[in-house]
Amino acid sequence: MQTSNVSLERWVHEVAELTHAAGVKLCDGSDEEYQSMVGQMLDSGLLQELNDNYENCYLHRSDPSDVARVEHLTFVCTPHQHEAGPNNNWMEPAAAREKMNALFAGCMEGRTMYVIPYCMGPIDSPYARLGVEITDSPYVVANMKLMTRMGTPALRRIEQDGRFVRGLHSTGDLNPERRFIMHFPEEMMIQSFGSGYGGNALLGKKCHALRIASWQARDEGWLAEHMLLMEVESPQGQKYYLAAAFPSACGKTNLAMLEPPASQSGWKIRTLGDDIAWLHVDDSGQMRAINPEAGYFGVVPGTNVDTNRTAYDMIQHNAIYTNVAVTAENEPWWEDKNVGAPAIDWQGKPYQPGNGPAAHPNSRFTVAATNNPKYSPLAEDPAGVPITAIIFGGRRRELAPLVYEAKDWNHGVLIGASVASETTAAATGAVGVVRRDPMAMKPFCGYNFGDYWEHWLGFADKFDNLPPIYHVNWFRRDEDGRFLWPGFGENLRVLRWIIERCEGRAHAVETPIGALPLPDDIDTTGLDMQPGDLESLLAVDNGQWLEEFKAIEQYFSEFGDHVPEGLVAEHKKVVEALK
Ligand code: OXD
Ligand code: MN
Repeated sequence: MQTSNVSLERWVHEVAELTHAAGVKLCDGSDEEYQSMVGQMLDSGLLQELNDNYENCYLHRSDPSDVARVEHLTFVCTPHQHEAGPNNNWMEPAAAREKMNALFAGCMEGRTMYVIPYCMGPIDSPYARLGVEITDSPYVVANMKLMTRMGTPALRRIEQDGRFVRGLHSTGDLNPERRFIMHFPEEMMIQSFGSGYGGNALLGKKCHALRIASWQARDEGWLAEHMLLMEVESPQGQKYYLAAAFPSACGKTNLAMLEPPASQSGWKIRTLGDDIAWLHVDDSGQMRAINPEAGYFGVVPGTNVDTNRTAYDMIQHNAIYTNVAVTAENEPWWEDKNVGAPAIDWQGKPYQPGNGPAAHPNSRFTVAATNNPKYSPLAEDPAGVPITAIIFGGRRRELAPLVYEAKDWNHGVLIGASVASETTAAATGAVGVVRRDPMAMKPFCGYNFGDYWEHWLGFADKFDNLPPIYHVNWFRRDEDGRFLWPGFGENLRVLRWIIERCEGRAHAVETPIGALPLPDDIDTTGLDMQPGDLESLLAVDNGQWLEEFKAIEQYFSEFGDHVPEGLVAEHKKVVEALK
């Protein structure tokens, strides 16, 4: 191992001794290295080639018991349980270390240990943070190459800065009984054993850029959030930057790559990020954001030319597919692709409709952000982009209107803290159950939510010109289950109202839950909507909301005296107004 960082060198040595790795390879992040990882995985059967129409695309089938994030096996290990809070599974750090040491002991016998230095954020950004992942999985190395800035430049910056997050990962024997994803935020350390899948194994993403980073962000005065970042350019050439938090598999990637429909000609969208944003307030008081990632690990099913043309095209070359089906022509296939037919399902078995979906509902693509023709060059700007507005949202068939605006920052924090959404296949467990998912961070906040809300509220004491906050819901349905809003590209109509509000031009009516447009304030020309749909989408029923606020109060009470007084006061104000 060639590095001038002594503590990195020592740690690599210790891990090699503990795991009995057969060899150590320091990754340089080069294209040659990526190709050699791919070649090795093709030889061993970990990857499979796809039809030449999909140039440099490969299929990986994960173990059928290892297909999603495992929230019940994910822990935050702090000296006191209240620091992790009821939103996290907790384990005492010494006990967790002992458990993990036992699992890692000898686990890389006969395997190569890869050392991946990486940088989350543009390599020369003061907002970027560093990490090193040690793993025995070549699949992880290849995915990290596509999704992060990894290799020699990151190592050089680690050698300059000194501080980095240590992530240790082994796929182990993939036994779910021996699977744990442990976070030690005080030590800036992650240990993950027994899974080779996505957020469990690619430690730069959820483990570092959200769980550890949210902790670090509280200490350092910034925010690490589960948010997409997009640029919206008006026909007049004015540019706006939106940061939007939605739970997993609720359309962040689609929104970040939105294709303006013909009716919205002249508008342009560029993607900065589709999953994570780090928000800082600069010296002039402007909130700015960077995307710490450099690639996408997106949900495949549902991607087609109508829902996300950009992603559909972007994954036809230089992509890794995980757990999709294949056609008789060996092209990747997934539900709602709308082209071709499955021959082999995601488990590698001949496709039979009775066996469930052909592609796993949480099947994924991995591509570098540079595959995206809409990728904004500003995503590489070390200073990030100035945020125009923050948006929260969830997947709710009832209650939450199409869009509403917070009265001020603190009310916006209440709106974020109250987000609820139907669960999706992104995590193991039941799908379609409404659960509280504050700021879309339920699986990702590395400390007590009560303290996290306090941290959010604290911004209003420190800064004057914070961006306005909105809530949207694209997923409302009528009694027959029909979606009331067309969604996808048409969501630009709602973003336009938000932007016009930020500019002080659009109309709104005040209600107890926030300011809403009247039906006439949203442009619906040319949309195939039924009479009354928009009215339903923008209705606020005080009685139903009082019930909702009872549920929110009940939820907050789980956090005991960690719930900030400011949040309780905001809640009370809305309840009084609803009465
Ligand atoms: C993701 C997730 O993979 O949120 O982004 O699950
Ligand atoms: Mn996500």
